[in-house]
Amino acid sequence: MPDVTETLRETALRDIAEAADAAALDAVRLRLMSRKGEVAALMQRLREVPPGERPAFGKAVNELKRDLQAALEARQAALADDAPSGEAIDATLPGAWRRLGRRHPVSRIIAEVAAIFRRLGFTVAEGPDIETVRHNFDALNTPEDHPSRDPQDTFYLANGDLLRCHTSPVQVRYLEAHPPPVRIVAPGRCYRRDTADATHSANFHQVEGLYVDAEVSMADLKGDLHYFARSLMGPEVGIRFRPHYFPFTEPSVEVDFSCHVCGGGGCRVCKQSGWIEIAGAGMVHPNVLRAVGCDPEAFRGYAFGMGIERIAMILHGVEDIRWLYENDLRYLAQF
Ligand code: 2NL
Repeated sequence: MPDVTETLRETALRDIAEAADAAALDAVRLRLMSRKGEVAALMQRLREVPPGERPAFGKAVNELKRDLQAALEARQAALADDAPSGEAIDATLPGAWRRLGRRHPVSRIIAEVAAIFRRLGFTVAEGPDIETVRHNFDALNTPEDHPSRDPQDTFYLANGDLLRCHTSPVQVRYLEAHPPPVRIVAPGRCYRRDTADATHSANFHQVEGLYVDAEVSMADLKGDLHYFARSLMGPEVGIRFRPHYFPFTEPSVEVDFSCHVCGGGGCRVCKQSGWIEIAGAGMVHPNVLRAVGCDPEAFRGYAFGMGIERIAMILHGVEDIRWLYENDLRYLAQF
């Protein structure tokens, strides 16, 4: 009697596997599984089986029924996968276009400035945005009554700390931790209580540079900044120093680059002067060296600082600093 179930299993599984579409499979399902189907008919034959073998026979038919049900479901799923979904695919359509990201012009200029000074033996140093008054002002020889200390100009926290208004405190920290020779550039975000307009933002970026050693001179400063100017703007670019005042350097200068657009003849970019102000610089003030535990009789240094947004605006012809920060990709994607 068991071979009756096995015979049916064999033909049924073959018919299920050979059902070519959903309609054919439905016909096979009906034939096998319906109330008057072949499996039910087999169960009817339980009466013909000797009583002692009935439990085994019943079990065999139930197993067959379960296996056929599984085979029917598997075949149905396979046919559904193969069937066309009804959604036509047009292989001639252009592919989906993904907009490529790129670095922000401010980030790119920071990287470029760092790369140029790296070739002169400088390394990059970084420090915290929240600073102490000591690192941001006191150690930099800033007079008690200097306007930059005023809460009108600098953001103070409730505990007396502040948001750094330049990256000089990075260099103060570096000098405290490392004996000369020191050659570092310090790029980073700075904060000032400025009302935003075309050339001012309460958040902006600076790169400062510092070189301290036994023998460092104003000539080194001028040579290195000239190398920097040519690397950044082109081989024909020259520089000039104009006397200036910073509390942390003596002597102090402002640094102009000859106009990379007109070559110095005068144009709209340099406002007809032939020169563009790019940086401030000077020889590190002896009081600054003393404040970081460095003997001003044994060491001297030069330092400079420049605003990154300003350089981005000059190089790319950006007329309003806010355009750099509105994050309108239609604008930024051109750089
Ligand atoms: C500017 C001018 C300057 C410095 C920054 C500096 C740092 C130390 C010691 C002495 Cl630790 N000086 N930094 C010096 C001169 C000018 O920045 O116009 N920045 C946008």
